Amino acid sequence: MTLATPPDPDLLVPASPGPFAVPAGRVALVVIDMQRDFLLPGGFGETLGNDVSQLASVVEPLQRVLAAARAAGWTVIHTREGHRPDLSDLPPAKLRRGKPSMRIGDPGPYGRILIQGEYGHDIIDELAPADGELVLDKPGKGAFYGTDLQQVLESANITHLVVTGVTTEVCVHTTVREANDRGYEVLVLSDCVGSYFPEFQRVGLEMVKAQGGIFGWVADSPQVIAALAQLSAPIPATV
Ligand code: TIU
Repeated sequence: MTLATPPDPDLLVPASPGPFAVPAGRVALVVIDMQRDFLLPGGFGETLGNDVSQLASVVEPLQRVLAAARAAGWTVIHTREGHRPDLSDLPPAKLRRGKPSMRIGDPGPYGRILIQGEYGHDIIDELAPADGELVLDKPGKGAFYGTDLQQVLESANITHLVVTGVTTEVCVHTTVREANDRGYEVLVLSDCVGSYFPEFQRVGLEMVKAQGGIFGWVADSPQVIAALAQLSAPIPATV
């Protein structure tokens, strides 16, 4: 059996537990569930009893990473958690779970909660997808379950994912674990993922990179942006 040689890295991002090598053309930026229902007061996140202000700090760094990724020509994929208006893709167990003040499908201040086509289900204005970027609707927490994400990545020859979005220990973690089991190399950006719970944010990031990177790597957005800037910087003239 011969093992395929990994492609030459296009850029090396300083990360933990070691540098994350990003091969040219093989990487996608994945932005998980930056939806009004999770980030704005009155949405699904708040109905679950969460302090949604905890997620606000993610928006600005993510805007900068999105701009850098677009400038570098990376594939960008946005996801949205949600369900069909007739709830036919909503497992009763998910509908019943917890004691929210409103359930999925109930009318809320931004339309029916987590229902496709409603205002609250869509991505916040600050991170609106650009023309041509894939917006992937998913019924579960992970971006692979019940979607064609793997097919999309395979046909684009993508092997490396830079994962951002909310929430760190729920949809980000589930997606990272799904990706890891499918053989993808995953980098999580610590300041571009957010949790309603500071301790889950800290431990969630620790869990990704523990044991030599059991699920993947962790870096922050300035590290990725600096690596990309270096790549596009003119080569200094020699005298
Ligand atoms: N409740 C919570 O923390 N998260 C979710 O339900 N979905 C995502 O993380 N996107």
